[in-house]
Amino acid sequence: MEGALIARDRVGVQDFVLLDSHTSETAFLNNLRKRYQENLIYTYIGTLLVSVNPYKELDIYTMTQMQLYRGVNFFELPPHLYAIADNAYRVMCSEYNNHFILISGESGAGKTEASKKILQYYAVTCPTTEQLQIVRDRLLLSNPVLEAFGNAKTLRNDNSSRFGKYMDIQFDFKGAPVGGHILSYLIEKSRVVHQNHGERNFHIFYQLLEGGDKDLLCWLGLERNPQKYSYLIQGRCAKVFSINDKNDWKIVRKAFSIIDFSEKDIEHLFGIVASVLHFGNIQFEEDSNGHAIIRNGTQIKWISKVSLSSQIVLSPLNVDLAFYARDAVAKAIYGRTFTWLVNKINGSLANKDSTRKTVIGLLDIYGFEVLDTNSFEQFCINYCNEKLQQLLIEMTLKAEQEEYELEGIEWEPIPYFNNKIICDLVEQKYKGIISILDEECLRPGEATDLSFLEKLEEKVGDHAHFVTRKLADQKTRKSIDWVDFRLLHYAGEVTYCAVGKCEQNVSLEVLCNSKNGIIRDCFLLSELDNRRRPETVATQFKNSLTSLIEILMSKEPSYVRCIKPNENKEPGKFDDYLIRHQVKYLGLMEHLRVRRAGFAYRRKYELFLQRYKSLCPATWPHWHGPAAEGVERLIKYIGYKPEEYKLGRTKIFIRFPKTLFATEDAFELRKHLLGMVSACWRGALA
Ligand code: AOV
Ligand code: MG
Repeated sequence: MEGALIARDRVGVQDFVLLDSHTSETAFLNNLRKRYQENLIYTYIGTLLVSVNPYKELDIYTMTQMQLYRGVNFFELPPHLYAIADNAYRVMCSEYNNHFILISGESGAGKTEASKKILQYYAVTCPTTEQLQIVRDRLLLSNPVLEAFGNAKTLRNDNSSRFGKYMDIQFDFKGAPVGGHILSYLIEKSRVVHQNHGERNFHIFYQLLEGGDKDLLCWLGLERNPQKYSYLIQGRCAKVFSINDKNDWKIVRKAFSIIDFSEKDIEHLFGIVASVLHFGNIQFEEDSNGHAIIRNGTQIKWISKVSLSSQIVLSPLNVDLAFYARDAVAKAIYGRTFTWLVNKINGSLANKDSTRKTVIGLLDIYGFEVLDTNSFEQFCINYCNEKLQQLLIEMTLKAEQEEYELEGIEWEPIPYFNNKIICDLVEQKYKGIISILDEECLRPGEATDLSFLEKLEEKVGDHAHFVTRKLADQKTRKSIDWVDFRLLHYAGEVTYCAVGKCEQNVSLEVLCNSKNGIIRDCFLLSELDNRRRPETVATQFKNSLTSLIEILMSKEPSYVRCIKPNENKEPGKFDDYLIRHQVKYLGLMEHLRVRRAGFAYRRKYELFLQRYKSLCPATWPHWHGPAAEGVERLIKYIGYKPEEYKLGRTKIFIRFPKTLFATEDAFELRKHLLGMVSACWRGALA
């Protein structure tokens, strides 16, 4: 007994709900720290998993570990991603419903790694057939391809996701993974033409130069040295210690063949990657009329060879605008190629048979980030995180407490910060920042950065979470530039630069007529005929997030909250200040309070009775009265103690998971015994 106490003291408790002391933030942090120092990076709050990035390889992701967690009740083993994954899977199989696993946390906290580990878990532990192996491999290999084109080294993370990703894994009625579908969200296109100091462009550029064979580079007109390309050198860190571009290139090449890309597709794809690099090296000079002319035709020659047609249209632009147009074309090509890539992968993951399938969705988006200069893209990324925080609040803190009230269960409300107010500030119709931005984009030529700021001040100036220079003294002491505005996000303050918010149109004709199949697919000629003003990027993003939230709300959730332990990507370093801040803004304490006071499990009386009625003679095989009464008889018979449950208006609420697990075990045992008896009978009769 003493030994157990000492051990527990050393490694902390595996579920915060079990913390002895009252739920103080310090006790919470102490527990997290103790466990982290013992390499125990996972801890539960009820069924939510908190994960702290170890920044080193741990031997907890082996095949043996996967097998260990397979089919085992949630709390019987140490907390793990596999337990979350397995639990969602088993509920899906037994209740035939859809699930999602939301993985959140700031940049570098470990979301992408977690989502890959969950996918691997399913790939290894779910039943499969020889025929389905290919689906499994494609699901797994879609990751390196999308990461090559969609991830990059940033100051926060050497493999930072620069796009949002939601992936449905589809299962048939036997629980075998039979297909998948990916939705991608706003890739950070500006990175193609500009990188901050210490950051890189998307991995694929470096992979191609480092790993591509000599003939390929020669055909594309590329040199191996990344220093030759102006789109690759702005961050001054083409080589990164933790990244093996050559090796990653091999994986990506292999993935292409498994995902069923044709040689033509691959040729076109690398033609585009190379063209982007050539674009970046185009230089302009002024002719006698003040118009831009291209200084040297080499790049254009290569671009025409590997992707675009030979007719390049140069509208009369001045030199600045010509550079702007060059970058805009490079960004547009890359952005649309990324969308093409996602569609292509979806084609290869699609399951064509029409039998009913259930899904588990994995959501892995770019985490909240604050850079030295925060542009439109950071605004979108942080807004997206704000929306997911809102979803979490809606589905846990708010819904949970409302449900107790609705069901007539006695409940002392637990206060929490609801970030809906910030979501509204960004997205509200007419009054929100996105609406104001849209309005300004409708006045090209007239609108300026300053007029945009003035509009903001006029419409949202009195909002508690909005600050500009004019308003700075009243709300915050930190200085702020006149072209900036600051939002007080749930996760911290971010100052956004208001410069250059509306992208100008670039000539698309060249692209529509391209001889490169991918570019032709991406820039349809019909776009030229239909020059109606398209939705702005911000509005498109807002709409895509709204539909993502709808997709998620219709499924059963599981949550993984990732925490970043320090700013230096250092193993073993637990930065108290940084972690306390995350525990705060992620709302983990509130979550814990609701969990401690609340109920781990609830089910409609009808469903509960349907599943467990065989455990009580009074309800088996049929119960003819109201379901609520049947459940009452049933739980009395199997011996639930009064403190273990409460009966609401339409549902039974069970306080501790172990109570339910005992019931589930009894149910399984009975099924097993019945199976044996019937086998004996069959044997005897044969
Ligand atoms: P993110 O997805 O949350 O950031 P990642 O999942 O890319 O963060 O993790 C960042 C780095 O931390 C990885 O490249 C690994 O080196 C390390 N890491 C994370 N989780 C683990 C783990 N379980 N075991 C070992 N190392 C780990 V961002 O995409 O930037 O928001 O946008
Ligand atoms: Mg990521």
